[in-house]
Amino acid sequence: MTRTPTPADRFSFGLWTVGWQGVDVFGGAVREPMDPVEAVHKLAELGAAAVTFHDDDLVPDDATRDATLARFRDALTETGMGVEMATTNLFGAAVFKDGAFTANDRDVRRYALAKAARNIDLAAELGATTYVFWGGREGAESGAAKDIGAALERYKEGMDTLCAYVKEQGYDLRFAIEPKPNEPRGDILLPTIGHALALISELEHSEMVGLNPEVGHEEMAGLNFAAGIAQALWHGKLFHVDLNGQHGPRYDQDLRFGAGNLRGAFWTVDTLETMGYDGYLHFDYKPPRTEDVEGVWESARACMANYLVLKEKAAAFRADPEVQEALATSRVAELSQPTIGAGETLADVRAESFDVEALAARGCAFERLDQLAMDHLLGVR
Ligand SMILES: [Mn+2]
Repeated sequence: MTRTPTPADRFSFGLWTVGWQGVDVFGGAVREPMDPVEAVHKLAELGAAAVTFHDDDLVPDDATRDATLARFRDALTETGMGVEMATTNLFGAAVFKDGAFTANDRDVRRYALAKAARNIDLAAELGATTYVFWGGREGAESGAAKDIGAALERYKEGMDTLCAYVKEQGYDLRFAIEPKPNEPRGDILLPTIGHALALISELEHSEMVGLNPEVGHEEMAGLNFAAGIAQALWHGKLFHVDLNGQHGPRYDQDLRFGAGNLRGAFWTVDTLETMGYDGYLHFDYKPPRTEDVEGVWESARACMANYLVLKEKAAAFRADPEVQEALATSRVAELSQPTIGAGETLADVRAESFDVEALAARGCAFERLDQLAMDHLLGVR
């Protein structure tokens, strides 16, 4: 079983993940700031292929911007690491307390667009092909505070404006919206994959906008992540993915991938590997505050190792002859057959006589199928 990643596995990490200092709602930093150059070198050594960043992770201030970028570019060249995705921090600063593209204050919205466009230039320059929008502050805590219809208009305006800018500049960049139900706002706009897909279909350049769903965000809403990304893939909209771990509907835990809902992680890997996802496997997690820097690297290593182990287990499950027989018994492939055959009409279906009692009596045998998956996951097959 191979647990050692190589760049061919296309694993990537946000600079803000391993660089998280542990500041949370109840406590301050527990770790020193991490130099992005150190993060690039260490992640390369661990076998990752790429890093991703928010403008404020990499270039927090203009005075040091050029020097930081020069060192960062050197680190990329020395290690062969790429930048595959970038995003704008439109949530941390006080100015974004009521959102960015959907802040009631029009001046804030204009500033947000300018900030995003500036970092889109940098993302394109560094070779990123995906640009993520996580609207963490786009939302409200109370009903009258936000006109939802107007907010969605402004969300659309923001995305349309930036899509047009990317096209104008000729950048090879696609946008990916990251849904989240709540936290830091009481309620966030575009709370789930489905809500975001619906907004995307209303955009001017919808072909260049897809999704960056995060495991924990969907599970915070009690949803099935594997089923969610399967639908995104069916729509051709899974442009990127944020892998991490979560224990059900509670605060956003951002555990390492594989922690929390392990069975969910198994089906997530199975879905990514069998439904043709070919993007980067991006980890967006937070090494717990209990860890020193060695623990940070241990958790990063574990994210990748857990993916590789689950990939091997999911492949073994699919290749198992008993599983194939169980899939046939459960008529799983039959679902790919159109309900109405070629040349048939609804009238033909209506003319058919059905033995409803016999149909109702047929078992689905899903329990056996699921237990086979569990046996593979538990390592007893
Ligand atoms: Mn999260």
